[in-house]
Amino acid sequence: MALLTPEDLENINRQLQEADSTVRRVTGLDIKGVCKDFYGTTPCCEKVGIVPVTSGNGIIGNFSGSLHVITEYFGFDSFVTAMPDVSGYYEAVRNGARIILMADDNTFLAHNLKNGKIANNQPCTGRIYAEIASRYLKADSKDVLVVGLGKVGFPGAAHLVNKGFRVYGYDSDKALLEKTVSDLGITLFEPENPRKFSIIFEATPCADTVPEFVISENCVISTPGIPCAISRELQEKYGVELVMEPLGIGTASMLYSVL
Ligand code: NAI
Ligand code: PYL
Ligand code: MG
Repeated sequence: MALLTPEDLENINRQLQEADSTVRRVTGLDIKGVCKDFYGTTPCCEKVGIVPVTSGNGIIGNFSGSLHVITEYFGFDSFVTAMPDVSGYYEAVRNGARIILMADDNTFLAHNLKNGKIANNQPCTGRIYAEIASRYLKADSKDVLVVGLGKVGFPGAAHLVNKGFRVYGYDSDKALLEKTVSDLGITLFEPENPRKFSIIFEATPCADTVPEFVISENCVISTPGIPCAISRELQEKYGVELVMEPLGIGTASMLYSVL
């Protein structure tokens, strides 16, 4: 998994507010509204315990603090434990946490201790970014380009297929691309046969993965992938609606999914 850096998470509250404005323009709903509609749940001030985890590459500066800001932004009552790891988990439960949020280098989970539901960040992120893209009010067709079909991109692509979209898939890993095309019954996007899309969902850890020849005027690019899939220059040239935020939208999706 590509790990976040403290710099990615700077000013998370401002990043969330900007993402919320874009999601509102794109879908007519804010992030809460999309999550509520998608999962059919609403937070009711559930207490969330955020447990820092030191294993692997260790604590990421701003990670737990950002989760605190994000959970409060979405209407949860949250706290970060003083202790990390097992002691932090114990502390969270003893202090009344109903939902635990914790991440090591491979898994970021939300676990609702009351109803037993558990969520993983990667599929939850893929589905919510795909869901936002699928709701684009100015889309000119049901064609969607998905770039990156890994642990975030695959569940997003599968979600779009289930919603009846015509999905064109692309991944730089040819074997994975061919398997995914066959497993999901989607169309393999061939850069040799260029075409433009008004809806693009991107989930790769690389920059500049969406080439200019697929971008239509005022398209939406919904992308959890870090760094950004397009340059600011291309974004401005085509008036792209860019839904991109490093942690909050995916975390909201996890939390609403375990209510
Ligand atoms: P992954 O490694 O499972 O999948 C990435 C896929 O992108 C791979 O299949 C790879 O072959 C493909 N890829 C790489 N370069 C490419 C290129 N130039 N063109 C087309 N395909 C390319 O990674 P995962 O877990 O799916 O994460 C994807 C990105 O999403 C990472 O940057 C990760 O940090 C980010 N992420 C962001 C979240 C958020 O809330 N914003 C949450 C979770 C992940
Ligand atoms: C959840 C993010 C989205 C993208 N990459 C994922 C990542 O950075 N995972 C690692 C999270 C580690 C957190 C660290 C801490 O501060 O508690 N163990
Ligand atoms: Mg996110």
